Amino acid sequence: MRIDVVLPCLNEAAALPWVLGRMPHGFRAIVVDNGSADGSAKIAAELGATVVSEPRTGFGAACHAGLTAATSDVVCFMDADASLDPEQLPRVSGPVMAGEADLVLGRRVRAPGASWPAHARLGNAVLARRLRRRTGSRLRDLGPMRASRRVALLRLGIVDRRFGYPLEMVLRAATARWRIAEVDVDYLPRNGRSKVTGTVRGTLRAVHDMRRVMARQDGTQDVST
Ligand SMILES: Nc1nc2c(ncn2[C@@H]2O[C@H](COP(=O)(O)OP(=O)(O)O)[C@@H](O)[C@H]2O)c(=O)[nH]1
Ligand SMILES: [Mg+2]
Repeated sequence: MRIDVVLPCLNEAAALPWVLGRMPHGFRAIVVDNGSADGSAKIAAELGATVVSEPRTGFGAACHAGLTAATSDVVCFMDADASLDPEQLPRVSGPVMAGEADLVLGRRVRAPGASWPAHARLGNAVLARRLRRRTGSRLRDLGPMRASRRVALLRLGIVDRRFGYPLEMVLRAATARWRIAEVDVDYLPRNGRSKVTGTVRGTLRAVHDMRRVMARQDGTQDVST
């Protein structure tokens, strides 16, 4: 049985050969390009990946386009920057395949040399604590390597198309009473420059988008209670 892996990709030409070369047997890479200027789409296609070109900019737009293009029962998500090892994908897909969890997140454990800026780590920890309080889950990281069932994910109806997408996924999953689990994955030194938490602009945008998602979900909960 095949598992599709959605890889949002913006200028990751340097990382793609390693990432795509380490896809385990049975996992199909779907690289979602957003107009990369470094030939990422071409390289991904040459390396045998399925390439989706999403004209709408935004991290969430890319994730959503990949999810829409996927056809497998279980789908995974991960960064295309070589900060996560595709060989560890079975760790997140396993509990979903086994019917033990509905959404599995890889908790990033920093490997030597990996850059994880203090502000990003702190923001992530604060966010994870809020998430634990809100959802009753035991999540310690809002990690980007994930697995879930495709149709169920589509039915969650995630609306954010920017950096709020990963957070909204967890919030909606919790509201739908999904079993959310966490497994450890290695967090490696990324290849190339960060677009999100490694830059001031990216971080501010991520914080802005996530606050919006939190507020919207708060509103949703107020209506339902
Ligand atoms: N298609 C697409 N991919 C994006 C966009 N922003 C970031 N990415 C990709 O999403 C992943 C996460 O971004 P990254 O720069 O690694 O963020 P960080 O992990 O916070 O440093 C990487 O694979 C990026 O190439 C975007 O707007 N569109
Ligand atoms: Mg990254």
